[in-house]
Amino acid sequence: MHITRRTALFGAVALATPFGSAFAADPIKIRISSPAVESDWHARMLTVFKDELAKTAPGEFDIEIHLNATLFKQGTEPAAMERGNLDMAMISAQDIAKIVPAWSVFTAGYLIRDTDHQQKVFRGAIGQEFYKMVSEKMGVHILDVGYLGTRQLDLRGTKKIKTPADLAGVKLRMPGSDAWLFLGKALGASPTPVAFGEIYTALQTGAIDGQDNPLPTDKAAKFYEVTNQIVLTSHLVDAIFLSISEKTWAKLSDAQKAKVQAAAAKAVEWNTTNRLKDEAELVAFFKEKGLEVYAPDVDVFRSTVQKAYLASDFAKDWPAGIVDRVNAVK
Ligand code: KDO
Repeated sequence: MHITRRTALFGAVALATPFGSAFAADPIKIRISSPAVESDWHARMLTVFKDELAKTAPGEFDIEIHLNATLFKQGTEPAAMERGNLDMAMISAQDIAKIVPAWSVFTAGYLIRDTDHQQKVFRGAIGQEFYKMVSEKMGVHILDVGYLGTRQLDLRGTKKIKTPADLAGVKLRMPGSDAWLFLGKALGASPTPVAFGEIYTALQTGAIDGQDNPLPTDKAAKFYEVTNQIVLTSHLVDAIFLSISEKTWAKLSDAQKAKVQAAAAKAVEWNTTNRLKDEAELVAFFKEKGLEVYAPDVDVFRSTVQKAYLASDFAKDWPAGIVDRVNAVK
């Protein structure tokens, strides 16, 4: 064939198109930040998310997982996602409530009954309404709800705790936000703000008398090494919301969005299954480590905490009828 300038150019375009679109596109970088420790289930579920995307969308994403709050401090992730400085995080209702006060309803102790209730509330109509607020007011798209576990008290000392009155004067570490601190107060304790990464040392030195977290986290972060008892108050069926910055979300094609959404569902499912199994087995583990593990008068804790929330300033920001609607989800 006689090669003219025109055929040469045509050849170049014909070659450039398939290679340019299908092979040369840079993978989309997704940086995820969390304060979680490496062996905890919600930290590990991020690898499940990454591995799933490597299978369903090979070469399309470059997922970077940053644990132990090395990239962003605990609680600063939502603002970083809003600005587009961070792509993904697992955020709490307490983080969200700082910006969207209606969300404080989900920081209330003894509202969500169990994992099944949590999933039905957030994957149903209530979740849709509340996720929309987060998208509109925070520039964050919630992919799915994850079960962080049921929070229990983990204390130094041997004083038996039966009711909230027994917690008077106990310096209970809580994460540093109003909603968290209120939970500590509602339980009857003196709440003290400490970042997750500093709990171990604060317990060790006696700067705090205790902390609350789900049992799998107490194990993963080794809090049992520096505490003497676990009181099974089950005061908060806690959630983390696997989320992506709206700025990052907007960069994805519809097909990529579907793959990210499916990978998120797979990851949270994996987390929930493992965490529930662990929670059922861990009492024996802590007893073996020499801790006292016992149930207090949970009915008294429940009624005291529920009353405190209903009478709180937080409740003024709750949409009318929301508590009844949440309770009605079966
Ligand atoms: C904590 O600081 O106690 C907490 O459990 C709060 C959660 O919202 C979440 O931030 C969690 O820490 C971290 O992921 C560390 O496990």
